[in-house]
Amino acid sequence: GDGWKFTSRAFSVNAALGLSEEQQQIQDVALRFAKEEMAPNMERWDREELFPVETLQKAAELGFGAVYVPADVGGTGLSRLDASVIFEALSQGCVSTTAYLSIHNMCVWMVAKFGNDTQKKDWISRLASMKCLASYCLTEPGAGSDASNLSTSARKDGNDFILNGGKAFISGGAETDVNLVMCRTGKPGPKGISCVMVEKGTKGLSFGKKERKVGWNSQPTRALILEDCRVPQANLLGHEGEGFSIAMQGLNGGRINIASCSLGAAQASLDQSVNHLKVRKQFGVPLANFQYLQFKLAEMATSLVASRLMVRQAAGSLDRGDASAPTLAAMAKLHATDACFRIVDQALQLHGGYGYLKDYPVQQYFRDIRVHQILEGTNEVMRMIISRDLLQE
Ligand code: FAD
Ligand code: 2MC
Repeated sequence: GDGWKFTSRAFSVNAALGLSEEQQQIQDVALRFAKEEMAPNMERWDREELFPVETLQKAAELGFGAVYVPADVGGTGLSRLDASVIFEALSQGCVSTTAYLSIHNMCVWMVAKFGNDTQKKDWISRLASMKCLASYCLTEPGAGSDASNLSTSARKDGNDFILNGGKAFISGGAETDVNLVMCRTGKPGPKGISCVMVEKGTKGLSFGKKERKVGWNSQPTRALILEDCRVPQANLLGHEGEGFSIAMQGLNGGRINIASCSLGAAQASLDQSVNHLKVRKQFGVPLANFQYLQFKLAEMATSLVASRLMVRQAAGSLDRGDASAPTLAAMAKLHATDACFRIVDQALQLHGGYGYLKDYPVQQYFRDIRVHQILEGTNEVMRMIISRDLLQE
């Protein structure tokens, strides 16, 4: 139906605004993929809770499996800004699937950035093609926002680590091939944490039940359990004690990517609202004739453009390696995931009762992006990061 009209006619809110020719081409490829391969399945993947691995592998053929991993290491060699453009475009076709893709991309980048030659040779090409999938394992039942307080332990034994503990809420859990597990190899606090790669099938690695969720239903979420799980010390990513820093550096990009997924949902919802207001008649005229609703659209569009500017500025600062990048990423994540959720909520309202029906995609965008205000650092944690930067001595 006309619900899947992707690009608004108004260039002011068009996501191509300000992009180079080359970036617009990449964006077109992503939009086409979203429209042809994802959007027609988005409702079914949600309803049937299907993890569309084949579609992810198709996306990887376009270079979306390792977007910002340098080309000489086996990635696509694009920038963080390019990645934001891609994830925004893809999420119009399915937020949940794109959000998993973004987590996978974060993990591949971590392996490419901090892995040794053997690890890169072993993993990058398989991950870039998405023949192998990755999970990021930081959160624990007792350590969510207070991540550096984690207690999963890795004790040395000969040439191995023996891991014990548990992770909560692992995206892709049990259905991915490698888990990047943040664990304690030393003293309490952030400096005692290391990052260890735990492969699927390792003895002592198991998973909890598939969590039942409000959204993000096209990807599984499970607890990860480690019971005397023996892993070669060769699976240590980076150096001992570097794990928290590696995890946080991954998340600087992750937060921009998650915010980008919210932008896509807001853009699609706005476009669908414009269409709906033009078509739907009440009181003898199209809804679009009512100034109250016109002004709602104007506010939604303005909020979307403001959010996109912040996300792209943060992506650019990460590309340049600015010291302000982590704070700008936190600001972008805080602002964009809150603002886009409001936009999608307003879009649902503009659809009236139809907005509440699963026949229309707005409610799925609404359910899918709600969690972006919670994960990859809650928006309260984002405020903590921003205020610490402001108040630092
Ligand atoms: P808590 O830390 O218990 O927070 C509860 C509330 O208190 C929040 O509102 C929080 O902001 C607030 N709060 C906490 N401390 C403070 C404070 N000092 N000041 C003010 N407010 C505070 N994690 C992974 O590692 N890998 C994944 O792949 C992953 N995927 C996820 C997928 C889903 C669908 C979900 C829901 C979560 C996922 N997570 C994942 C976990 C996610 O990162 C955590 O849920 C999140 O970081 C919050 O931790 P928590 O749930 O323990 O909440
Ligand atoms: N970028 C780079 N380095 C960072 C960083 C960042 N964003 N955040 C912290 N660090 C460094 C920091 O500089 C410090 O290093 P040094 O001592 O060398 O200066 C070290 O890490 C410890 O930092 P803090 O002293 O700030 O540590 P603290 O324990 O106070 O925690 C906080 C900081 C609350 C910001 C951090 O615990 C946090 O981000 N919590 C949220 C956890 C989170 O985001 N979880 C998401 C899980 S993944 C997910 O949800 C998915 C869906 C995949």
